[in-house]
Amino acid sequence: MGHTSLDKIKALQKNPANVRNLCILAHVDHGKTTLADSLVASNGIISSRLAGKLRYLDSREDEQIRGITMKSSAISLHYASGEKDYLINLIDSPGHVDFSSEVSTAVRLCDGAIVIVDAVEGVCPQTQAVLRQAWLENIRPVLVINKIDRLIMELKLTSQEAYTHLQKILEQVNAVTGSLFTSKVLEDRAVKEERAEEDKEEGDIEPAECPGLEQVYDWSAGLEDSDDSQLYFSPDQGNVVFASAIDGWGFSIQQFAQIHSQRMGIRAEVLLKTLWGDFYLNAKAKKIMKGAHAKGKKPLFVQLVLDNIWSLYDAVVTRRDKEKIEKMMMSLGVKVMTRDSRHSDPKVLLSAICSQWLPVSQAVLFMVCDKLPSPLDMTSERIERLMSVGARRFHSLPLQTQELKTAFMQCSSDDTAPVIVFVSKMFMVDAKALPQNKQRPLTQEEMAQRRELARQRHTERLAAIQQTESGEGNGQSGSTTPATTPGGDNTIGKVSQEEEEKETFVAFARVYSGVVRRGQKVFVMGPKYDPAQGLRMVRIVSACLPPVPHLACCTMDSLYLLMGRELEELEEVPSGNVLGIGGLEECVLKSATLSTSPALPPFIPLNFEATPIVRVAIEPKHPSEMPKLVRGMRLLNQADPCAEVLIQETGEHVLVTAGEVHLQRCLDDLRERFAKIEISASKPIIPFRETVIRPPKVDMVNEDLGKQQKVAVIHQVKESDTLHLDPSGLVTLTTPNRQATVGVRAIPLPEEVTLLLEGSADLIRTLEQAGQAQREGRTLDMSTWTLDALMVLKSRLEVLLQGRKWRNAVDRIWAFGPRRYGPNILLNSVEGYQRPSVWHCLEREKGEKEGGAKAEASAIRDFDNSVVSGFQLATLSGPMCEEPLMGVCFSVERWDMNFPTQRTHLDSVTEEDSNSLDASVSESPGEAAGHPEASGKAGGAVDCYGPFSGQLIAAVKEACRHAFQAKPQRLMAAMYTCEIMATAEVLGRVYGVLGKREGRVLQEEMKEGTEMFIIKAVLPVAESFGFADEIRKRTSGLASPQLVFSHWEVISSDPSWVPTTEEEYLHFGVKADSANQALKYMNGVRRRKGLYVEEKIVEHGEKQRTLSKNK
Ligand SMILES: Nc1nc2c(ncn2[C@@H]2O[C@H](COP(=O)(O)OP(=O)(O)OP(=O)(O)O)[C@@H](O)[C@H]2O)c(=O)[nH]1
Ligand SMILES: [Mg+2]
Repeated sequence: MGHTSLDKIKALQKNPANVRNLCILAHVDHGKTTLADSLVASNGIISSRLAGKLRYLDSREDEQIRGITMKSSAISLHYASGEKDYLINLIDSPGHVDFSSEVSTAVRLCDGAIVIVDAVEGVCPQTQAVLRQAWLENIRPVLVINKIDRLIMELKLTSQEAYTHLQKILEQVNAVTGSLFTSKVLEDRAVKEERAEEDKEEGDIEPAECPGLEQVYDWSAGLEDSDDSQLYFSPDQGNVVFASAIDGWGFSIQQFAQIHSQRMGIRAEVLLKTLWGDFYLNAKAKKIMKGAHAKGKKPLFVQLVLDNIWSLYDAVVTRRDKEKIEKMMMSLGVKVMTRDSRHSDPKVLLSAICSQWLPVSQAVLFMVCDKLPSPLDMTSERIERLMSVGARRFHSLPLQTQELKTAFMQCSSDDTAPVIVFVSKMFMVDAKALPQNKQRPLTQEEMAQRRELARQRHTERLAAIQQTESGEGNGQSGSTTPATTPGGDNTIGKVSQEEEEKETFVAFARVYSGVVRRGQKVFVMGPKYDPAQGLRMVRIVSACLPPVPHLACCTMDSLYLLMGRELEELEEVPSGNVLGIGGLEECVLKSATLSTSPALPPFIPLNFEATPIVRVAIEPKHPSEMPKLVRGMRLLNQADPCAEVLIQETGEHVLVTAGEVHLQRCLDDLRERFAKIEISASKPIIPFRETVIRPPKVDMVNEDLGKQQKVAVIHQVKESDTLHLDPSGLVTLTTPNRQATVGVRAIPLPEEVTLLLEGSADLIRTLEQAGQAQREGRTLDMSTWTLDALMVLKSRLEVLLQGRKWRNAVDRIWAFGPRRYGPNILLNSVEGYQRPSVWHCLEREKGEKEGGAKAEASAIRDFDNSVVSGFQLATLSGPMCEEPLMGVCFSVERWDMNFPTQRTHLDSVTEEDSNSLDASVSESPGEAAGHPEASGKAGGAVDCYGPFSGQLIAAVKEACRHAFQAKPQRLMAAMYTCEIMATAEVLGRVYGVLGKREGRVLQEEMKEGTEMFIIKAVLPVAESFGFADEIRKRTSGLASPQLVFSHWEVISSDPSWVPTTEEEYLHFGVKADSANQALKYMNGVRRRKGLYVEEKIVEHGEKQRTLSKNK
């Protein structure tokens, strides 16, 4: 097929029924880009001889060098199937975990996905991840089992063994889908139930209006009822293709059913049903029978399909049997060029034959057009999900917003249809590569015009020269002309050069409704935009918007067709297509929702699988280039969906990335594209957490400790006149002005509680927001689902916090921290102090009770907040190395407010002020502390300690820190999990590397049907740098791990430990620095942060001498 013209594509875009938006998803190296090459080659964009070798969509240099894809890129292809012409917007995505955010950006824009599985490696961690992502976005997948040639050439399986192997892979993939489906059904059921309950409460909806209702009451049969036949991959459903992308062949069983039905005279439908499965051909009776396995017969799939391929490989690659090849080519009706058949590499001939016999692009494109939905088939479920951002339910959105659902469903390109566009990422393009700046061949007319222009200019110049030479008198005017012209030319030259060097952002987007035109103005909905608010204030798009929060307006300067490495300029793009938009960089950071209707809510945020964890501090080589670096980092932040850029309190510019490979790419990008300066990056900053544990019972040499440890710990805290320490660990601290005293105790939280809190961060944030809203007198509309989840969280906490120490603890929770949602708890154990619990808003929402506590709460709110703030500060950076705390409960056991009786300088001091107040009984303490100005005015002249609330914050913070130090403290390290696939020969080396880096092997198993071992291990992030490289080097590239952040783990050694007993001296030596990993980490962090490090710089002073050999 020839190169498809731009006009053809434009025409195809107008017919959404024949548009397919899809992405290719798989584990790293399973062959996505190679397959994409074959598809691209089918459109004549690259030569089919180069397909698989070029990796056309890996356009970056480092992608080509490393051989992995790092970004998702799109290309539009044309495919003609019978009468119908299809437009396929194909997006290739990366498989490496570090770039999984790019997968999210791709998946959002698609309706379907090609999931590729390597026939040898089978289902890998990323395969599961991408299947889950496809699932979460509600897009339909089809399967390609790739690299079947490896079964023949590498594993040397027979066709029968290969069949069993393929069956297993299919089972594995379906098992993943099955588990996703089950969880979905259960979730759906919960949602339906909830809705039914609400409807019942409202009582105004008749059952007839709600067709799902009957199902709700009969939901015990939910799983069986739900139709899942479409869901699973099965060759007879036509949603599986078997392929070898590198050799250019691929087939679905339809093709073979057709071929053989003609040859054997069996109906194609029958063959289709029986080609995959336990069927065999009874040659005598010319019948297809069941039970091949039991009778020891060859299954049809082996006999009719695999055997053909096996014998082709055998003839062409293994035996290179010229005669047999000729014969086979004859029977297949294939002709190859002589240069192919004479080529020294048999693979060339093989792919020449295969790409004619079973072209992979045909099989895949046919399946895609046949099985994947068009933009018109968008399900209402998916639309509702896209539109219900945060805790809001679709049904609670304004009516006008709900009506937009029809616009999605119709996917109409009428002028009246509202324009709806989603931008999933911004990517940078060289201005030179933009179509409007590209040089194109001139047409005849243009050439003639230019010639004419040049001639004119020439004559003018001649005339000017003549004039200057002839007329001395009017030399003034004559001399100015030549002087100005070159100057003018120069500036123009400079500007255009700058223009050329400039890079612009192009938005990677899709139109869901309406027609996007160049120069059109649209609203940009920020993630927090509320359509209800917007609808009240604006009607149409205009440049001067009234100030609606989170709503902006922008112009789409240019529209592009994405063609892999190239962009083509477009005037308009109809609904249902993927496109690039220029000119949005000012108003879109990473992703955005655009529309002409203010009723549209922002789409739900993309869900990213990877958490950015690797952070480095960056500085320019030459300090004067700082502004360039800052600009560069801003651009990087915009161009990468996952990278985070921030300035730390210390003033460092920090880049946070998902992993080592991602980091490397970001640094390269900064150097070469965004900042264009020399930069130096620090060693990765490894995050730690600080925690306290229960006093250990044994010491470092496993001897019973008894009481001595406690004493040792407590002596770390130095007492002073304002600070007192109780042997049980209670720290009492008085503010410098002696008006308040707090007593705090640190208690380690049970591990499960910490985990639960960490996992529920979002929920706790919602709770906090609701509490905040309530204090401000607003209400937050939370869905029943969120409320239920919060109730579950509460009851789970209650179950986990058992024992005398934790009696009523859940109700006494004062706050979570740091940042108000972290995994630490502030507990109210002050006797007699009643405050509304954090769960208070839950009870109100449920309408159960609204205690009289509210009035009191508002009166003491200001004090209350200071305590919480102090706690937040204390948990944000701990005393060991100023890292955040984790899993610590601070129980406030004493809180006295005590105002001086004599303040002689003030006659205005009222009676109440001079009373000694307990917070719980105080009537108006707010006046003293809540209004610093007021108290400042009154006592400002003398109160050298500043506003009181500040002192209270500092006191609580200090008390928490001291309380923390009064307990055995430990560091927590971030851990990666990694899965390594390795053969038996290199297994030992893999273990070696893991051991050296403090890794722990969790599991080791053999992959069925192969000689591969799968090792699951955890590894501290601190030890992970260079791990992948080292493994690859030590195993000569046979094993390559992928690291994913998994959890935090307490490092068992105590950083402040020094040997004290005889045995310990014997065991660890006097310095004991070899064993103490935690101390090493802690000092590393402290040194980086410029904190005091207790270390001897010179250990053994020796006289300096010359170390030459002869002396
Ligand atoms: N034997 C064999 N090798 C293949 C096949 N398809 C791809 N490969 C090889 O597998 C390697 C990875 O291929 P890619 O297409 O880059 O894989 P990818 O899935 O795009 O990888 P990422 O983008 O990094 O996730 C390359 O060396 C290919 O030559 C195949 O069908 N058979
Ligand atoms: Mg790739």
